[in-house]
Amino acid sequence: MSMFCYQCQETAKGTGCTIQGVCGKKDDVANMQDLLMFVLKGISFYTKTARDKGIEYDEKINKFVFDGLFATITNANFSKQIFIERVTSALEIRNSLRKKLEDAGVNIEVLKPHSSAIWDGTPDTYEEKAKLVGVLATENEDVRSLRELITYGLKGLAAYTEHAFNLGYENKELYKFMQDTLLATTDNSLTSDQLVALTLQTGKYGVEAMALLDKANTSSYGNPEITKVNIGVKDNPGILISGHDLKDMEELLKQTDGTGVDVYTHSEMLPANYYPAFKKYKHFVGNYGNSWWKQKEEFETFNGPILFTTNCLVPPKKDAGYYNKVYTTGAAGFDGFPHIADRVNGKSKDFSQIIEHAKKCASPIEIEKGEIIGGFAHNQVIQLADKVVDAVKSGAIKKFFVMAGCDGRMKDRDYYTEFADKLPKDTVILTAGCAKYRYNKLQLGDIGGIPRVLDAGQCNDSYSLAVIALKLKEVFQKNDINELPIAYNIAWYEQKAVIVLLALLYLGVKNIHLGPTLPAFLSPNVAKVLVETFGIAGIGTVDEDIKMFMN
Ligand code: FSO
Ligand code: SF4
Repeated sequence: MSMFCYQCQETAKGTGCTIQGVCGKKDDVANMQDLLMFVLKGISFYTKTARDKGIEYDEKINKFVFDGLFATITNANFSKQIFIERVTSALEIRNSLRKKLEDAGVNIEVLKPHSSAIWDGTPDTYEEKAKLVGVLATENEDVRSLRELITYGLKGLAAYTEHAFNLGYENKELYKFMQDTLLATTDNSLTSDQLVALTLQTGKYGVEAMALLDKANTSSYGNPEITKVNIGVKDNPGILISGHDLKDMEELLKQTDGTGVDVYTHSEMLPANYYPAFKKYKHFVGNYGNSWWKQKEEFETFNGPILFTTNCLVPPKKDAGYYNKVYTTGAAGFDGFPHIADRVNGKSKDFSQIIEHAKKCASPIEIEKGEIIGGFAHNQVIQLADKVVDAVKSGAIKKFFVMAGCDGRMKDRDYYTEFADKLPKDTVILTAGCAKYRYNKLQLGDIGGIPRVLDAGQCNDSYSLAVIALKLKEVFQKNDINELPIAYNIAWYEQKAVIVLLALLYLGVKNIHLGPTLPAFLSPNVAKVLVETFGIAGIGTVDEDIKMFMN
């Protein structure tokens, strides 16, 4: 075994990647990510101590911690170099924080610091150390399972926190929680019950992070509105932007305006089309292609350069036609690919290199024609509330199905297309995240003008689905969210889906079905707790599941 990672749904053999990641992550990168996670725990020891003692520390450290967590998420960053540099910076930050505390008279030894707060090394020792501090360093499989469940929730939380931060929105409680909880994953005195409680707490902060990001997005760009998104192409050369970062989207649209270069979204950037502030740009053509895992074919025919603002990046083969056209920014990274630097002193990122590159490229080849509809985030749906409530009261809508989450490569995910297709015509699908690509191009029709697939937006906009559910609870005067005619059949892939799941559990949602497979990081005992306490279940066959849900 040269690495161990089981944080995503596609993990090898459903148990763990041990030689190289199914996602394309090499063992050295996986190990360097483990080491970074370890040193982030060390930093968290000192930030917690500083807070406990009322000693102020540089705010940049908070950002460094959530950026680091985000970078280790599945499919975001494959650059060994970037992780080596981050570990080195992490050690410097941690050591200077320790010195600051010692200078203030704090006796560190008395506080019995975890080894992540003490270990020191140089880049030539990183690999050796990394192998000792990964997931398997926790021997008890139930403790390991709960620690990792919490950790993956924190990674998702960090991603949403970062997007909000980029738009100037912060909640310092989130930073404190992330750091205190990272540190708690090193605490051998915590019981399983305490770790379960911490898991739900993580969900609570997940709700807060998604609410913050919702506020950041809607305050900056307006409320998403019902939009028909063009999926065809125009004649100009284009840039394809993927990932989730709307600040990058804004700056790219501004900088491409008037240059003769068009902008298209791919995968999780599709919901950018729903925001009033972006719709005004004439050169913002629409969405090209499908979800992240189709990138190998779709980037070939796009012809122009591609900008990754976050995951999900699939490492391209050297002979891929688009190999020299991929750019990363923010948490995304890939060795050898140009990385567009972060904003400095409030100035915009500089996208001129990718824009000049696009000018030399052919225009995209059309792979589809037509439109898809979306923009059903909470504000828009609440405007339609009367119509929706009437449809429920009259029996025109029998049930809602929350089918948010992720898409992925596994053949088993055909289940979701078939499930959407076979659902009775008096049901409505509420979706968010890249899971939608499994059914958003089916002609599922509408119910009295309400489309049968209501797309709220990105995976973080699952928050909108929770707001909608809470609104329905109020309108129908129910005491419990689970009394509503809403079923949850969620597809997961990576750690943002983990924080969405924990957020739903925290909100009291029961009987969530999760597929296409249950997480490998749930030990049998932890899975049992989730089944018994929350009614979590996997998926079966489409026909049986529809029958079960409709009853
Ligand atoms: Fe998908 Fe990837 Fe948005 Fe994830 S593109 S899989 S849960 O990164 O974050 O839905
Ligand atoms: Fe394997 Fe998923 Fe980890 Fe990649 S992120 S190494 S596919 S478990």
